[in-house]
Amino acid sequence: MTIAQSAPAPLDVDAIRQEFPILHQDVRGKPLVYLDNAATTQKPLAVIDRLTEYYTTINANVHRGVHTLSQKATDAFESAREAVRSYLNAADDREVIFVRGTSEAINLVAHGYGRSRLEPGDEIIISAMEHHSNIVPWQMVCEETGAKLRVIPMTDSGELLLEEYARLLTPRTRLVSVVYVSNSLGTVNPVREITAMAHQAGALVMLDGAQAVQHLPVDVQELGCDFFAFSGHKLYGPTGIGVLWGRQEALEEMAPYQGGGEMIRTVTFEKTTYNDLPHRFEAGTPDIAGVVALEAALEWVSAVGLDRIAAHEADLVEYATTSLSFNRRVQLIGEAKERSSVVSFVMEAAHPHDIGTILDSEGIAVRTGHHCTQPVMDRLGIAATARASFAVYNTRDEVDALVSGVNKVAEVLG
Ligand code: C6P
Repeated sequence: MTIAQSAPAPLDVDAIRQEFPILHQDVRGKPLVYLDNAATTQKPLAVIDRLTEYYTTINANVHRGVHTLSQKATDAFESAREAVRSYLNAADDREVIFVRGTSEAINLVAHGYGRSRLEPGDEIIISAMEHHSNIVPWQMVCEETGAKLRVIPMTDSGELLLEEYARLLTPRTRLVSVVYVSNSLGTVNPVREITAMAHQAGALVMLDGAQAVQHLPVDVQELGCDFFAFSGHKLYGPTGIGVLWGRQEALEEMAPYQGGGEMIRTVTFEKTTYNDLPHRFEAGTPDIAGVVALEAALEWVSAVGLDRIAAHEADLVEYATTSLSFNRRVQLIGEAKERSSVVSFVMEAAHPHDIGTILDSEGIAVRTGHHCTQPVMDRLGIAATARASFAVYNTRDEVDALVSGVNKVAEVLG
Protein backbone atom coordinates (compact mmCIF):
# COMPACT_ATOMS: atom_id res chain seq x y z
CA MET A 1 0.00 0.00 0.00
CA THR A 2 1.40 3.45 -0.85
CA ILE A 3 1.48 6.24 1.71
CA ALA A 4 -1.07 8.20 -0.34
CA GLN A 5 -3.49 5.29 -0.21
CA SER A 6 -3.10 4.75 3.54
CA ALA A 7 -3.37 8.43 4.53
CA PRO A 8 -6.80 9.29 5.97
CA ALA A 9 -9.07 11.40 3.77
CA PRO A 10 -8.79 15.10 4.72
CA LEU A 11 -11.49 16.67 6.84
CA ASP A 12 -14.02 19.22 5.69
CA VAL A 13 -13.18 21.57 8.56
CA ASP A 14 -15.62 24.26 7.38
CA ALA A 15 -18.47 21.78 7.59
CA ILE A 16 -17.28 20.60 11.00
CA ARG A 17 -17.15 24.19 12.28
CA GLN A 18 -20.81 24.62 11.29
CA GLU A 19 -21.64 22.00 13.92
CA PHE A 20 -20.16 24.15 16.72
CA PRO A 21 -22.40 27.19 17.30
CA ILE A 22 -20.11 28.73 19.92
CA LEU A 23 -17.27 29.18 17.44
CA HIS A 24 -19.23 31.71 15.39
CA GLN A 25 -18.92 34.74 17.62
CA ASP A 26 -16.70 37.75 18.02
CA VAL A 27 -14.65 38.22 21.16
CA ARG A 28 -13.37 41.73 21.79
CA GLY A 29 -14.46 42.66 18.29
CA LYS A 30 -12.49 39.88 16.59
CA PRO A 31 -13.59 36.43 15.41
CA LEU A 32 -13.07 33.96 18.24
CA VAL A 33 -9.99 31.76 17.84
CA TYR A 34 -10.43 29.04 20.43
CA LEU A 35 -7.11 27.36 21.21
CA ASP A 36 -7.78 26.17 24.76
CA ASN A 37 -9.01 22.71 23.88
CA ALA A 38 -6.83 20.85 26.36
CA ALA A 39 -8.76 22.68 29.10
CA THR A 40 -12.10 21.81 27.52
CA THR A 41 -13.35 21.31 23.98
CA GLN A 42 -16.41 23.01 22.53
CA LYS A 43 -19.51 20.88 21.94
CA PRO A 44 -21.08 19.91 18.61
CA LEU A 45 -24.84 20.26 18.07
CA ALA A 46 -25.16 16.48 18.27
CA VAL A 47 -24.13 16.64 21.94
CA ILE A 48 -26.14 19.77 22.79
CA ASP A 49 -29.23 18.30 21.08
CA ARG A 50 -28.87 15.01 22.93
CA LEU A 51 -28.90 16.88 26.26
CA THR A 52 -32.04 18.76 25.25
CA GLU A 53 -33.67 15.61 23.95
CA TYR A 54 -32.92 13.79 27.19
CA TYR A 55 -34.45 16.52 29.35
CA THR A 56 -37.42 17.08 27.07
CA THR A 57 -38.36 13.43 26.57
CA ILE A 58 -37.05 10.82 29.06
CA ASN A 59 -35.68 12.56 32.16
CA ALA A 60 -36.13 10.29 35.21
CA ASN A 61 -33.91 8.63 37.76
CA VAL A 62 -32.13 5.44 36.69
CA HIS A 63 -32.18 1.89 38.07
CA ARG A 64 -34.91 2.86 40.50
CA GLY A 65 -38.32 2.86 38.87
CA VAL A 66 -40.63 0.46 37.11
CA HIS A 67 -42.30 3.37 35.33
CA THR A 68 -41.70 3.91 31.64
CA LEU A 69 -39.60 7.06 31.82
CA SER A 70 -37.28 5.53 34.41
CA GLN A 71 -36.84 2.49 32.22
CA LYS A 72 -36.12 4.64 29.16
CA ALA A 73 -33.60 6.73 31.11
CA THR A 74 -31.97 3.53 32.42
CA ASP A 75 -31.77 2.08 28.91
CA ALA A 76 -30.15 5.28 27.59
CA PHE A 77 -27.73 5.34 30.52
CA GLU A 78 -26.69 1.72 30.05
CA SER A 79 -26.47 2.18 26.30
CA ALA A 80 -23.85 4.88 26.96
CA ARG A 81 -21.92 2.48 29.17
CA GLU A 82 -21.81 0.02 26.28
CA ALA A 83 -20.70 2.85 23.96
CA VAL A 84 -17.79 3.65 26.27
CA ARG A 85 -16.88 -0.04 26.45
CA SER A 86 -16.79 -0.18 22.68
CA TYR A 87 -14.83 3.12 22.37
CA LEU A 88 -12.12 1.77 24.70
CA ASN A 89 -12.46 -1.81 23.43
CA ALA A 90 -12.94 -2.98 27.00
CA ALA A 91 -13.88 -6.62 27.56
CA ASP A 92 -17.04 -5.99 29.56
CA ASP A 93 -19.31 -3.02 30.19
CA ARG A 94 -19.28 -3.75 33.94
CA GLU A 95 -15.70 -2.47 33.81
CA VAL A 96 -16.93 1.04 32.91
CA ILE A 97 -17.55 3.26 35.96
CA PHE A 98 -19.12 6.68 35.47
CA VAL A 99 -17.48 9.41 37.53
CA ARG A 100 -17.26 13.22 37.30
CA GLY A 101 -14.01 13.25 35.37
CA THR A 102 -10.38 12.18 35.32
CA SER A 103 -9.69 13.68 38.75
CA GLU A 104 -12.46 11.70 40.37
CA ALA A 105 -11.41 8.52 38.55
CA ILE A 106 -7.86 8.78 39.90
CA ASN A 107 -9.13 9.60 43.39
CA LEU A 108 -11.38 6.56 43.20
CA VAL A 109 -8.46 4.24 42.46
CA ALA A 110 -6.05 5.96 44.86
CA HIS A 111 -8.49 5.72 47.76
CA GLY A 112 -10.27 2.49 46.77
CA TYR A 113 -7.07 0.60 46.01
CA GLY A 114 -4.92 2.40 48.58
CA ARG A 115 -7.24 1.78 51.51
CA SER A 116 -7.61 -1.92 50.81
CA ARG A 117 -4.14 -2.83 49.51
CA LEU A 118 -1.35 -0.45 50.57
CA GLU A 119 0.91 -1.00 53.56
CA PRO A 120 3.78 1.00 55.05
CA GLY A 121 6.84 0.74 52.82
CA ASP A 122 4.85 -0.04 49.66
CA GLU A 123 5.66 2.19 46.71
CA ILE A 124 3.63 4.04 44.08
CA ILE A 125 5.37 5.36 40.96
CA ILE A 126 4.19 8.42 39.05
CA SER A 127 6.10 10.61 36.57
CA ALA A 128 7.65 14.07 36.50
CA MET A 129 5.02 15.32 34.05
CA GLU A 130 1.83 14.44 35.93
CA HIS A 131 -1.16 16.74 36.27
CA HIS A 132 -1.85 17.58 39.92
CA SER A 133 -4.81 15.19 39.68
CA ASN A 134 -2.34 12.33 39.31
CA ILE A 135 -0.07 13.52 42.11
CA VAL A 136 -2.18 14.77 45.01
CA PRO A 137 -4.51 11.74 45.42
CA TRP A 138 -1.44 9.46 45.65
CA GLN A 139 0.24 11.79 48.14
CA MET A 140 -2.92 11.73 50.26
CA VAL A 141 -3.08 7.96 50.18
CA CYS A 142 0.64 7.62 50.91
CA GLU A 143 0.20 9.84 53.95
CA GLU A 144 -2.67 7.67 55.18
CA THR A 145 -1.00 4.30 54.59
CA GLY A 146 2.73 4.93 55.01
CA ALA A 147 3.38 4.06 51.35
CA LYS A 148 6.03 6.06 49.45
CA LEU A 149 5.75 8.04 46.23
CA ARG A 150 8.48 7.65 43.59
CA VAL A 151 8.81 9.84 40.50
CA ILE A 152 10.15 8.93 37.04
CA PRO A 153 12.36 11.86 35.98
CA MET A 154 12.25 13.50 32.53
CA THR A 155 14.66 15.14 30.11
CA ASP A 156 14.75 18.86 29.26
CA SER A 157 12.76 18.17 26.10
CA GLY A 158 10.01 16.45 28.09
CA GLU A 159 10.62 12.72 27.66
CA LEU A 160 10.52 10.21 30.50
CA LEU A 161 13.79 8.47 31.38
CA LEU A 162 12.86 4.81 31.10
CA GLU A 163 16.20 3.54 32.42
CA GLU A 164 15.55 5.54 35.61
CA TYR A 165 12.03 4.10 35.70
CA ALA A 166 13.48 0.58 35.47
CA ARG A 167 15.63 1.38 38.52
CA LEU A 168 12.59 2.65 40.47
CA LEU A 169 10.64 -0.57 39.95
CA THR A 170 11.19 -2.89 42.93
CA PRO A 171 9.28 -5.70 44.64
CA ARG A 172 7.75 -2.93 46.79
CA THR A 173 6.14 -1.23 43.79
CA ARG A 174 2.39 -1.76 43.98
CA LEU A 175 1.08 0.60 41.33
CA VAL A 176 2.40 2.84 38.52
CA SER A 177 0.20 5.77 37.49
CA VAL A 178 1.31 7.75 34.45
CA VAL A 179 -0.12 10.31 32.06
CA TYR A 180 -0.61 9.08 28.47
CA VAL A 181 -0.39 12.54 26.86
CA SER A 182 1.03 15.45 28.89
CA ASN A 183 -1.29 18.46 29.07
CA SER A 184 1.51 21.02 29.49
CA LEU A 185 4.14 19.57 27.10
CA GLY A 186 2.14 17.47 24.64
CA THR A 187 4.48 14.48 25.13
CA VAL A 188 2.93 11.15 24.17
CA ASN A 189 4.45 8.70 26.65
CA PRO A 190 5.44 5.12 25.72
CA VAL A 191 2.67 3.71 27.86
CA ARG A 192 2.79 0.19 26.44
CA GLU A 193 6.42 -0.17 27.47
CA ILE A 194 5.76 1.49 30.84
CA THR A 195 2.88 -0.91 31.44
CA ALA A 196 4.81 -4.02 30.42
CA MET A 197 7.72 -3.07 32.70
CA ALA A 198 5.36 -2.48 35.64
CA HIS A 199 3.62 -5.80 35.12
CA GLN A 200 6.95 -7.59 35.02
CA ALA A 201 7.63 -6.12 38.45
CA GLY A 202 4.19 -7.29 39.63
CA ALA A 203 2.67 -3.78 39.84
CA LEU A 204 -0.69 -2.55 38.55
CA VAL A 205 -0.87 0.30 36.04
CA MET A 206 -3.20 3.28 35.85
CA LEU A 207 -3.15 5.55 32.79
CA ASP A 208 -4.39 9.15 32.87
CA GLY A 209 -6.01 9.39 29.45
CA ALA A 210 -7.46 12.90 29.86
CA GLN A 211 -5.46 14.23 26.89
CA ALA A 212 -5.39 11.00 24.91
CA VAL A 213 -8.92 9.79 24.12
CA GLN A 214 -9.76 12.78 21.92
CA HIS A 215 -6.60 12.45 19.81
CA LEU A 216 -5.56 8.78 19.68
CA PRO A 217 -7.45 5.51 19.33
CA VAL A 218 -7.39 3.81 22.74
CA ASP A 219 -7.72 0.06 23.15
CA VAL A 220 -7.35 -0.75 26.83
CA GLN A 221 -6.87 -4.47 26.17
CA GLU A 222 -4.08 -3.78 23.71
CA LEU A 223 -2.48 -1.20 26.04
CA GLY A 224 -2.57 -3.85 28.75
CA CYS A 225 -3.17 -1.37 31.60
CA ASP A 226 -5.33 -2.08 34.64
CA PHE A 227 -7.07 1.30 35.00
CA PHE A 228 -7.73 4.10 32.50
CA ALA A 229 -9.30 7.50 33.23
CA PHE A 230 -10.75 10.21 31.00
CA SER A 231 -13.07 13.24 31.09
CA GLY A 232 -16.03 13.71 28.76
CA HIS A 233 -15.59 17.47 28.47
CA LYS A 234 -12.22 17.20 26.72
CA LEU A 235 -13.77 14.80 24.20
CA TYR A 236 -16.50 17.13 22.86
CA GLY A 237 -18.87 15.89 25.60
CA PRO A 238 -20.45 17.66 28.57
CA THR A 239 -18.66 18.79 31.71
CA GLY A 240 -19.24 16.82 34.91
CA ILE A 241 -18.99 13.37 33.40
CA GLY A 242 -16.01 11.07 32.99
CA VAL A 243 -15.00 7.46 33.07
CA LEU A 244 -12.89 5.11 35.09
CA TRP A 245 -12.28 1.90 33.22
CA GLY A 246 -10.77 -0.88 35.29
CA ARG A 247 -9.98 -4.51 34.55
CA GLN A 248 -12.64 -6.52 36.32
CA GLU A 249 -10.27 -8.36 38.69
CA ALA A 250 -8.50 -5.10 39.57
CA LEU A 251 -11.82 -3.36 40.34
CA GLU A 252 -13.01 -6.33 42.40
CA GLU A 253 -9.98 -5.92 44.66
CA MET A 254 -10.83 -2.31 45.53
CA ALA A 255 -12.84 -1.07 48.48
CA PRO A 256 -15.85 1.12 47.60
CA TYR A 257 -14.91 4.80 47.44
CA GLN A 258 -18.15 6.54 48.39
CA GLY A 259 -21.15 5.13 50.22
CA GLY A 260 -24.77 5.86 49.38
CA GLY A 261 -27.69 4.74 47.26
CA GLU A 262 -27.14 2.39 44.33
CA MET A 263 -23.79 1.03 45.53
CA ILE A 264 -25.36 -1.29 48.13
CA ARG A 265 -27.09 -4.66 48.00
CA THR A 266 -28.47 -4.73 51.56
CA VAL A 267 -28.30 -2.24 54.41
CA THR A 268 -29.03 -2.78 58.08
CA PHE A 269 -27.70 -0.72 60.98
CA GLU A 270 -25.36 -3.58 61.77
CA LYS A 271 -23.95 -4.27 58.32
CA THR A 272 -24.05 -3.25 54.66
CA THR A 273 -23.27 -5.50 51.74
CA TYR A 274 -22.15 -3.98 48.48
CA ASN A 275 -23.54 -4.15 44.98
CA ASP A 276 -21.77 -5.74 42.01
CA LEU A 277 -19.70 -3.89 39.45
CA PRO A 278 -20.13 -1.26 38.14
CA HIS A 279 -22.76 0.00 40.61
CA ARG A 280 -20.55 -0.59 43.64
CA PHE A 281 -18.53 2.47 42.60
CA GLU A 282 -21.46 4.67 41.53
CA ALA A 283 -23.01 5.96 44.77
CA GLY A 284 -25.98 8.31 44.42
CA THR A 285 -27.84 9.65 41.42
CA PRO A 286 -25.34 9.98 38.56
CA ASP A 287 -25.13 12.72 35.93
CA ILE A 288 -27.62 10.86 33.72
CA ALA A 289 -27.94 13.59 31.10
CA GLY A 290 -24.15 13.90 30.96
CA VAL A 291 -23.75 10.16 30.44
CA VAL A 292 -26.37 10.10 27.70
CA ALA A 293 -24.74 13.07 25.93
CA LEU A 294 -21.31 11.47 26.33
CA GLU A 295 -22.56 8.69 24.08
CA ALA A 296 -23.45 11.34 21.49
CA ALA A 297 -19.91 12.73 21.76
CA LEU A 298 -18.38 9.29 21.23
CA GLU A 299 -20.62 8.70 18.22
CA TRP A 300 -19.65 12.11 16.83
CA VAL A 301 -15.90 11.54 17.23
CA SER A 302 -16.15 8.05 15.78
CA ALA A 303 -18.11 9.33 12.77
CA VAL A 304 -15.46 11.99 12.06
CA GLY A 305 -12.74 9.38 12.63
CA LEU A 306 -9.89 9.54 15.13
CA ASP A 307 -7.34 8.86 12.38
CA ARG A 308 -8.51 11.93 10.46
CA ILE A 309 -8.68 14.02 13.64
CA ALA A 310 -5.13 12.98 14.57
CA ALA A 311 -3.77 13.75 11.09
CA HIS A 312 -5.44 17.18 11.04
CA GLU A 313 -4.20 18.10 14.52
CA ALA A 314 -0.67 16.87 13.74
CA ASP A 315 -0.63 19.23 10.76
CA LEU A 316 -1.73 22.15 12.97
CA VAL A 317 0.89 21.37 15.63
CA GLU A 318 3.64 21.19 13.04
CA TYR A 319 2.48 24.37 11.31
CA ALA A 320 2.20 26.24 14.64
CA THR A 321 5.59 24.99 15.84
CA THR A 322 7.31 26.05 12.63
CA SER A 323 5.51 29.39 12.37
CA LEU A 324 6.13 30.37 16.01
CA SER A 325 9.82 29.45 15.69
CA PHE A 326 10.29 32.36 13.26
CA ASN A 327 9.76 34.75 16.17
CA ARG A 328 13.14 34.78 17.88
CA ARG A 329 11.61 35.78 21.21
CA VAL A 330 9.56 32.60 21.36
CA GLN A 331 10.95 29.53 23.09
CA LEU A 332 8.98 26.33 22.69
CA ILE A 333 8.57 24.23 25.83
CA GLY A 334 8.27 20.50 25.34
CA GLU A 335 9.98 19.10 22.26
CA ALA A 336 9.52 15.38 22.69
CA LYS A 337 9.68 13.30 19.50
CA GLU A 338 6.15 11.95 20.07
CA ARG A 339 3.77 14.84 20.67
CA SER A 340 0.10 15.58 20.37
CA SER A 341 -1.98 18.73 19.90
CA VAL A 342 -0.31 21.03 22.45
CA VAL A 343 2.14 23.86 21.74
CA SER A 344 3.52 25.42 24.93
CA PHE A 345 5.84 28.40 24.80
CA VAL A 346 7.44 31.23 26.74
CA MET A 347 8.63 34.59 25.39
CA GLU A 348 11.62 36.64 26.36
CA ALA A 349 10.58 39.62 28.55
CA ALA A 350 6.90 38.67 28.50
CA HIS A 351 5.07 37.03 31.35
CA PRO A 352 2.73 34.29 30.10
CA HIS A 353 -0.17 36.05 31.81
CA ASP A 354 0.50 39.16 29.69
CA ILE A 355 0.79 36.99 26.57
CA GLY A 356 -2.65 35.54 27.36
CA THR A 357 -4.17 38.97 27.99
CA ILE A 358 -2.83 40.47 24.77
CA LEU A 359 -3.92 37.42 22.77
CA ASP A 360 -7.38 37.69 24.33
CA SER A 361 -7.59 41.29 23.10
CA GLU A 362 -7.20 39.75 19.61
CA GLY A 363 -10.01 37.26 20.26
CA ILE A 364 -7.56 34.39 20.78
CA ALA A 365 -8.13 32.03 23.72
CA VAL A 366 -5.04 30.23 25.02
CA ARG A 367 -4.30 29.02 28.52
CA THR A 368 -1.48 30.54 30.54
CA GLY A 369 -0.02 29.42 33.85
CA HIS A 370 1.38 26.16 35.19
CA HIS A 371 -1.51 24.11 33.73
CA CYS A 372 -1.86 22.20 37.02
CA THR A 373 1.62 20.76 36.48
CA GLN A 374 3.73 22.84 38.87
CA PRO A 375 6.45 20.14 39.14
CA VAL A 376 6.92 20.35 35.33
CA MET A 377 7.48 24.09 35.61
CA ASP A 378 9.90 23.61 38.54
CA ARG A 379 11.80 20.93 36.60
CA LEU A 380 12.21 23.28 33.61
CA GLY A 381 13.01 26.32 35.76
CA ILE A 382 10.07 28.40 34.54
CA ALA A 383 7.02 29.78 36.33
CA ALA A 384 4.46 29.28 33.60
CA THR A 385 3.89 28.92 29.86
CA ALA A 386 1.37 30.08 27.27
CA ARG A 387 -0.30 27.03 25.74
CA ALA A 388 -2.17 26.69 22.48
CA SER A 389 -4.03 23.39 22.26
CA PHE A 390 -5.80 22.17 19.15
CA ALA A 391 -9.02 20.37 18.30
CA VAL A 392 -10.55 19.05 15.10
CA TYR A 393 -12.28 22.36 14.27
CA ASN A 394 -9.13 24.51 14.33
CA THR A 395 -7.59 25.77 11.12
CA ARG A 396 -4.28 26.96 9.72
CA ASP A 397 -5.84 30.45 9.49
CA GLU A 398 -6.30 30.32 13.25
CA VAL A 399 -2.65 29.37 13.67
CA ASP A 400 -1.79 32.41 11.51
CA ALA A 401 -3.93 34.55 13.86
CA LEU A 402 -2.04 33.11 16.85
CA VAL A 403 1.31 33.90 15.25
CA SER A 404 0.21 37.50 14.45
CA GLY A 405 -1.01 37.82 18.03
CA VAL A 406 2.33 36.61 19.37
CA ASN A 407 4.12 39.11 17.12
CA LYS A 408 1.89 41.81 18.59
CA VAL A 409 2.86 40.68 22.11
CA ALA A 410 6.50 41.19 21.14
CA GLU A 411 5.71 44.70 19.82
CA VAL A 412 3.60 45.77 22.81
CA LEU A 413 5.99 44.49 25.43
CA GLY A 414 8.96 45.93 23.58
N1 C6P B 1 -6.32 19.46 32.40
C1 C6P B 1 -5.85 21.55 31.28
O1 C6P B 1 -6.13 22.71 30.94
P1 C6P B 1 -10.59 16.95 35.04
O2 C6P B 1 -10.44 18.36 35.53
O3 C6P B 1 -10.85 16.00 36.16
O4 C6P B 1 -11.53 16.84 33.90
O5 C6P B 1 -9.17 16.56 34.40
C2 C6P B 1 -7.99 16.64 35.16
C3 C6P B 1 -6.81 16.35 34.30
C4 C6P B 1 -6.10 15.19 34.55
N2 C6P B 1 -5.05 14.83 33.78
C5 C6P B 1 -4.67 15.58 32.73
C6 C6P B 1 -3.53 15.12 31.89
C7 C6P B 1 -5.35 16.77 32.45
O6 C6P B 1 -4.95 17.50 31.40
C8 C6P B 1 -6.42 17.17 33.26
C9 C6P B 1 -7.11 18.49 33.02
C10 C6P B 1 -6.87 20.74 32.04
O7 C6P B 1 -4.78 21.04 30.99
C11 C6P B 1 -7.41 21.51 33.20
S1 C6P B 1 -6.19 21.77 34.46
